[in-house]
Amino acid sequence: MSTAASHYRSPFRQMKNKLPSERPTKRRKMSDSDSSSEIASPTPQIPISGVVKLYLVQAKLTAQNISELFSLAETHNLRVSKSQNRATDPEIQLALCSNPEESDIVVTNVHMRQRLERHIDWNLAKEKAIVTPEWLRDSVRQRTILPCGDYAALRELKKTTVEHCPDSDYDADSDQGTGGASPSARSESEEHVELTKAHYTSRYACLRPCPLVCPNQQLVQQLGIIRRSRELEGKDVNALSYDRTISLLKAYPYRLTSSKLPEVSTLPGIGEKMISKISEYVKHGRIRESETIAASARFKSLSEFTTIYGIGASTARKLFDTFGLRTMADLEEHYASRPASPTHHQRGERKLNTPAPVLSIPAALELRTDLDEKIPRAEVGLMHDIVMAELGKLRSGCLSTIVGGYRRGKAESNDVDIVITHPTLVSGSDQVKGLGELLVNRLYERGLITHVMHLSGFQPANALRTSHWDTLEKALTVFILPPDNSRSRRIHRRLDLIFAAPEAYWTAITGWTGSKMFERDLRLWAKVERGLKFDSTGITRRRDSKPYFPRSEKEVFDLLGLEWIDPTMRNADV
Ligand code: 8GT
Ligand code: MN
Repeated sequence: MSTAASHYRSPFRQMKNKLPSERPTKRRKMSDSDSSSEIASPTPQIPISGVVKLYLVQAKLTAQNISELFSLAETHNLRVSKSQNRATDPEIQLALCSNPEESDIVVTNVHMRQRLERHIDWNLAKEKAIVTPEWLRDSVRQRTILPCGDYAALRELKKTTVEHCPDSDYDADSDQGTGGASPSARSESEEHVELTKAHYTSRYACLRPCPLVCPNQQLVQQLGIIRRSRELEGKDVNALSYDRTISLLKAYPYRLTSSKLPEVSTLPGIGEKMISKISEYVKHGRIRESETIAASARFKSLSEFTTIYGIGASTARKLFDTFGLRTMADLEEHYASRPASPTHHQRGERKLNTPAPVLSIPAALELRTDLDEKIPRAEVGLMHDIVMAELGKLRSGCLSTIVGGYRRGKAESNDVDIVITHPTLVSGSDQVKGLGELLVNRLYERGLITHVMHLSGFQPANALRTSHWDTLEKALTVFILPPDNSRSRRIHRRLDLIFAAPEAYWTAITGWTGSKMFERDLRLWAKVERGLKFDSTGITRRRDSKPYFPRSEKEVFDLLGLEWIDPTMRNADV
């Protein structure tokens, strides 16, 4: 009951084909000044040129082991083994995935076929490298993708594990790239280098692969503070220009040094102001404005206020400016003294067809310690399984995919987003809405949903279209895991359920996977470059409204004329 049906092409292999290792001797051409200062540069330029996706079988691992392995996989890049020039070899990013089918390597503590088959189909297992957790620990320690065969988790899968280990794929490539200096090999390599360049310098975020953590992540985070401050102050246009710069930097594959500044300043849409902030960072390792903002009382209060569900930037400013509130205690006092007012989700909409209470601001304040807490991946998976088990009791044969940041590989999420369909749902009928209401009411009756903030297809428009509202049926809720003796505390979590007819399932998945800027540029690209309208409900041709019904996410990309970008490389926001 998950994404097993999804289109899949290994991102590792795909990126290997499209973005092969960039050798120092065959570096992309640059302006004279650029390349000469590059030679003097003390730091090697290390391109991130591939992703190796890991699937972790959680059985037979302690919670501590699971979180250790997750964090190893989330925070480290590796090089390829046995390569000729370690210092400048491309880095391979590790990424976790939620579906064994999508993985390159399966990490497991299970050593018996029978036991493994409970988690992974045997035929699929034979197509993967199946290794023990030691492989990950040692690889991270040595910063190298170690030969998987030495760490095969099951004896009978050793041969296939050796065959499918990404280390040998890369070696084959590097032999061809560095050893054979034939003219055809060189031109092919240069072509690929051009392609790499074409990717990160592209105007649209949906053409630029963006890892979760980029080589210039600290810079991106500092710019993110300024972006957030602009947003909190209602300067949305300015915030958007920070969004654009951030998404370009997220795709930039090299660590930024002063020699790189001329190139960065030619990236599309990076203005002089941004360049001066970036230069300041490169020179001093910090941006003064970011520091001033982060330390300011106003920024702290506004940021804190807007963490409360139902309080947006303009309400936060009003609370600060008009009512003089500064702290959470002030906020609590303020809302305790006034009757609960309906949230904007209720106003002007049809009444929620559910007995679950709406999350008012005072209720959100009460739950704030829970809702502020990030959700680890394992719990996201558990929440999904519980929701789908309840849905299964109402209607068998539903399909679902966890989308949002989880699908992009985030180790911890702020909320859980799940897209749901059933093969027999008829679009445009009341069936989709009916299924949503049925599930939400069931979860509420079971005590699994405590609040429903929204349950319908209507959303107000957003002028800048940084976030796009579609008409899919969705339930924005607060979820709580069932009581369990092994859990000391049950934490309220934000859960969004999105219901789609089968025709809209794959566009809903693409539309809700994010990140925000990736989605924004996907819609822009579709409109400007392809004459199509893309949103989570589907793809239509603009001139005659002809609808298209993609049957996989790959088809969504194909229809839009886009090269496939794996979800873990759609992290175009901070
Ligand atoms: P997080 O939950 O860990 O903070 O990270 P996230 O999962 O990336 O953020 P999110 O706020 O949960 O949003 C997930 C994706 O869904 C984003 O790309 C966002 O643009 C998109 N999204 C909404 N609301 C809506 C909506 O009403 N319609 C569509 N199509 N997409 C939406 O957040
Ligand atoms: Mn989310």
